Amino acid sequence: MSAGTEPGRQGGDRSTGFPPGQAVRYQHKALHYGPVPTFRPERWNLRVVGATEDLGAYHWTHEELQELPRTEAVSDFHCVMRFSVPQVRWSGVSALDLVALAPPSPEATHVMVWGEYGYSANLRMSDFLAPSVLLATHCDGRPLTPEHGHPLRMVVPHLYGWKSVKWLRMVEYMTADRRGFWEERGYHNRADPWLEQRFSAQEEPGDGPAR
Ligand SMILES: Nc1nc2c(c(=O)[nH]1)N[C@H]1C(S)=C(S)[C@@H](COP(=O)(O)O)O[C@H]1N2
Ligand SMILES: [Mo]
Repeated sequence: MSAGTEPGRQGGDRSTGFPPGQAVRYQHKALHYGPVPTFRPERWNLRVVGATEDLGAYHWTHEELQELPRTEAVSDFHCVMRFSVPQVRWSGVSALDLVALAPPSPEATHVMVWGEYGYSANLRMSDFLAPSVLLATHCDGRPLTPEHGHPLRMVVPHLYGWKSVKWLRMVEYMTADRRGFWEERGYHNRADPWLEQRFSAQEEPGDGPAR
């Protein structure tokens, strides 16, 4: 299967192409490590912690999350397992809007994004603040299904899918880089699919903290 021979899902633009070593998959099948958590609205919150400007922590209940500004963005989704899902329409809160509500300290250079059960992924602040990065509540016009991260997930379309943390609960601003769940287990610290940054053995100085 190649990007050039299949009809675009939802009229996706095939002329843009896909990163090297990726096959197109039109069915967006869920993929993750471990069980799907049970959503308990009364206990759920989203937190921003770490190197904030005023050193305080922020939190939003599920109800309060619904009041935040909303953004929609269409992007291709690239999994390191060599498939890409074209033209996924996500909506939710943009990372830029979140950071405006919870300003980081000028020293914050990276973020750790935390899901339920301690899953995590690290990002450069500049990658977190890319305009297409969302804290998504909806996919293709419908609320996220449990398997795809309900009630909230990251979408970081310009990096491999493991950075798009499902069942998002916490964003930690960091003043130095630190490896997340897969980055500690042999995956690349930065994860740019256009550079095929799949494995930590490919890292060059500046790509990540010493291992
Ligand atoms: N909490 C959590 N988020 C996760 C994962 C996981 O194991 N746990 N897997 C990641 C990987 S490897 C991919 S490719 C995407 C898959 O998203 P999808 O199931 O919506 O396709 O979720 C990412 N987010
Ligand atoms: Mo993945």
